[in-house]
Parts: sequence; structure tokens; C-alpha cells
Amino acid sequence: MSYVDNIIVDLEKKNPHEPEFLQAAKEVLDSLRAVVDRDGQYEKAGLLERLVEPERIIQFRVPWMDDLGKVRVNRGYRVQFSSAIGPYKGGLRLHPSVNLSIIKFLGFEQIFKNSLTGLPIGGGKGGSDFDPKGKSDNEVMRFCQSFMTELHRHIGPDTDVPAGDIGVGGREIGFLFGQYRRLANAFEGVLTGKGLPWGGSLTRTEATGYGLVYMVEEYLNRSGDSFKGKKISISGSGNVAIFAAEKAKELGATVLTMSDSNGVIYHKSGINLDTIKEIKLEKRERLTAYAKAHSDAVYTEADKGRVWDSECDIALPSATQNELNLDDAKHLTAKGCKVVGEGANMPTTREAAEYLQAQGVTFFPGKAANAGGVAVSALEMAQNSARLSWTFEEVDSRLKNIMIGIFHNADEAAKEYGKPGDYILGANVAGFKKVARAMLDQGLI
Ligand code: NDP
Ligand code: 2IT
Repeated sequence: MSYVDNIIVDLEKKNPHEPEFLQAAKEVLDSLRAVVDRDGQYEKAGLLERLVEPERIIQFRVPWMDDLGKVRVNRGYRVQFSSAIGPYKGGLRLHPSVNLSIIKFLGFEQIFKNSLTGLPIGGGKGGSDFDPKGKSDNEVMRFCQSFMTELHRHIGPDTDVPAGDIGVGGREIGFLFGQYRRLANAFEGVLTGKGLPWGGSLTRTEATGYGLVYMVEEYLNRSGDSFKGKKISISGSGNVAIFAAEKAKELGATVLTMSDSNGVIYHKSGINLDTIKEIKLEKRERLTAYAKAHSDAVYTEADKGRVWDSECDIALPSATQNELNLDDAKHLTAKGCKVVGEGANMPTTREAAEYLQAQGVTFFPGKAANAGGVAVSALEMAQNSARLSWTFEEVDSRLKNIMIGIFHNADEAAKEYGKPGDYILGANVAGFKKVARAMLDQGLI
């Protein structure tokens, strides 16, 4: 058996109840065959065995009190996966589906994504099965304070720097930062996605969605094409989805669909982002409110329709893992979709991604396409260390250059390993090489 096959067998044996982690790890390992089978130094150094095992996993109790005075208990996690090239860096997810498998898959992906940004950040992820939906601001605050009361001892501006993810936006980062500052008696860049008056960076809110569109734009521009006149399908209606839609629209595209976990909106004349922002970012309501505000928009319940059913040129899945399956991929290609860019982490199932690539659809995996968020997080860390703030234009132009750089690195790696246009392979290999070099240089740790 090859080195990679041995690692996969062992991984399945050790982590039988972690399907999302196995899915993410196997995809990367399959891409790495091209690298590690050519060069025995990786096996000799036990590099893959080390890479798939988190440096540290922290799991903890998060007790908090709801508005009725009832005690509630959630489970908190932080997986510190790899610090080979910098402090652990990655978001916190608050969603009832959160478990160790999901946090490990996200932390593993983050290692390669963060490496691709070209900035000195390692990989980590955390979160809790707490559901922020339907909770009052005070309940969310009490949860965040309790979560940070344990987490604070494991993080720090040079150790581990969490940020947002699903269910964690500006409000939650505020409560988390306030509690950290109080416990550590230090005002420091320990979280990113902070508010602008207290150490945040301009462009961080927009960064993931904008970055996704910058990467696809670079690909289109290369063949003399652009976003102008393109029809776009986007899933989700959170941070990533909203700002991907905003940038695509600014570049002349029409966004036809958005979704939440309850249903899908199709708006032929183009989604109105002011309405979406008001519903989702201010009022924290469901998408049904969109159909009430726009009588020509069609709302379909999640069990009766899919966001991928309508005609589009470009699809940007930006909600959650495994939300685009093989049937969806078939619908997309049948309706003329030519490019899929993952705004979310691993939103496309492995078989769907392989089908899309086989049909000639250009596919940008999340670890490349959604790296703009963490890239600007690293720029926020740099500004915090230097105790200054850059302008929106400064950060936005750095973000754009980083996304263009990731595109070209992945493109070149795919060509070098004989699979031009395979950005899954290209991103995995390009992300891996820097981390592997760092691990080899630093000895057996
Ligand atoms: P938000 O919480 O802002 O939005 C998430 C959106 O996805 C909501 O519309 C939500 O609908 C929908 N969604 C979440 N879970 C499910 C589910 N199980 N089924 C259907 N829909 C769901 O999160 P973000 O926009 O920040 O994150 C979206 C994705 O992007 C995630 O995969 C995240 O890991 C990834 N990502 C985020 C980055 C960031 O900077 N924020 C950076 C890089 C990647 P509902 O409200 O109904 O739950
Ligand atoms: O998946 C991701 O890259 C994020 N949720 C952002 C992480 C970060 O540290 O900004």
C-alpha cells in the first residue's frame, strides 16, 4: 500500500465517528499523493501522520442561565490543529449541529487555507452546539461570557486567535472580547472581526464574500470575460452570502437566489440586498419576510425546492457543509452553470465536486475561494500589533491581491502536477507545501 493509503486506513480506524473530518482529510490526502509519492522525505518524517492529528483538542462545559432563570449547559470546543507556520487561527461556530467531527474538519481545512493566504497563521477552529436563534441579546451575552471564561486560558494574540463563523458575528465577538479583556486584564488582538472602535479592521465584514468574487473575477478576466450580465445563484443569506452578492452585483451580475435553512428566495429582477441586510443583519428574521416585502419574489420552503434548481452561470454555495449534492450538481450543469466557487467550507459533497469537474465546470474549493475572510483577519492582527488602522481601500486592495495570488498559486500547482484547471488539487498541494516545509524544518514536534 502507498504511504497515503496507509494513512487513510489508519485515519478511518481512529476516527470512525467523524464523517466530516474523514471527508475533508481524505480529499486533501488524495491530492497529496502526487507530492508525497514522488519524494520519500515525507514518509520518513512521518509528516502525514502528524498533519492529520490535531496538536491539541480542548472540550469544555459551558453553563449559562436563560432569561427564565433556568440553567442551561452547552458543549464548547477549540481544536488547535497546527501551529507550524503561525499562531492557531480560525473561527468559532455556534450552531446546534456542532460536534467534534465538524470542528475537526473545519480546523483541518483551515491549515491549508491559512497557508494559501501567504500570511503567518496556523490552523484552528472552535465553537459550540449553542443555538443563537431565538435567544435574547442577554442570553447570547451570558453564553459568550461563560464560553470565554474557559476559552481565555487557551488563547492569546501569539497563541490562538479565534474569529467568527456560522452564528458568530459582530455581536458575539463583542461579548467574547469584553469577557477576555476583563479576565486577561489586557487589551490585545486576541480575536478578529472586532468592532471598528475597539481594534477591528475595515473590510473584515465584507472580506470573505468580496474575496470569493475577486477570485472568480480573476479567473473570468483571464479569458477576457467578466461578471457583467452573469446570472448568479447564492445559497445562504449570512455574512458570506450577503457580501458575495454585493460584490457580484457591483461588478454587473444579477443575483437570482439566496436561502436560509427554512427556504429559498428566487427573484427574477435580482435580489434586493438592502432588504436582505435589514432582515438578516438588523432584525434577525427569516427569509419569508423577503417575500412579504417583494411581491414579485418567489419563496419556496426548503423541503419543496433547492437553491440550485434555477438557471445560473455561476453558483456560490455560501451556507454550510454538504449543502450541494450530486443531484444539485446535475441540475446546475443542466441549467448552464459554468463556475462553482465555494463561499462556505466544504459545501459541495465529494461526488458532486467530482461530477462538476468531469462536466467541465470550473470549481474553486472553499479553502482557496473563501480565504479572504481569514486573510483580512491576519491583516487585522497586523494592524493590532502595529497599533494602527488602515483605510478601507488599503485593506480591500491587499485582499484583492491576496485572492489573485491564491488563484495563481493553485493554478500553477495544478499545472505542475499534471492536472491543469483542477483547483482542488492545486489548492491542496500549494497549501500543503508551505506547512510541510515548516514542519520538516522544525524537527519532530
Ligand atoms: P452566518 O451565520 O452569517 O450565515 C450562515 C447562513 O447559512 C445562514 O443563511 C444560515 O441560515 C445558512 N445555514 C447555516 N447552517 C445551515 C444549515 N445546516 N442548513 C441550511 N442553511 C444553513 O455564517 P457565515 O456566512 O459566516 O458562514 C457561512 C459559511 O461560510 C460557513 O460554511 C462558514 O464556515 C464559511 N466561512 C465563513 C467565513 C467568515 O468570515 N464568516 C470565512 C470563510 C468561510 P439560517 O439562518 O436559517 O441558519
Ligand atoms: O472559515 C473561516 O476561514 C472563517 N470562519 C474565518 C476565520 C478567521 O479567523 O477569520
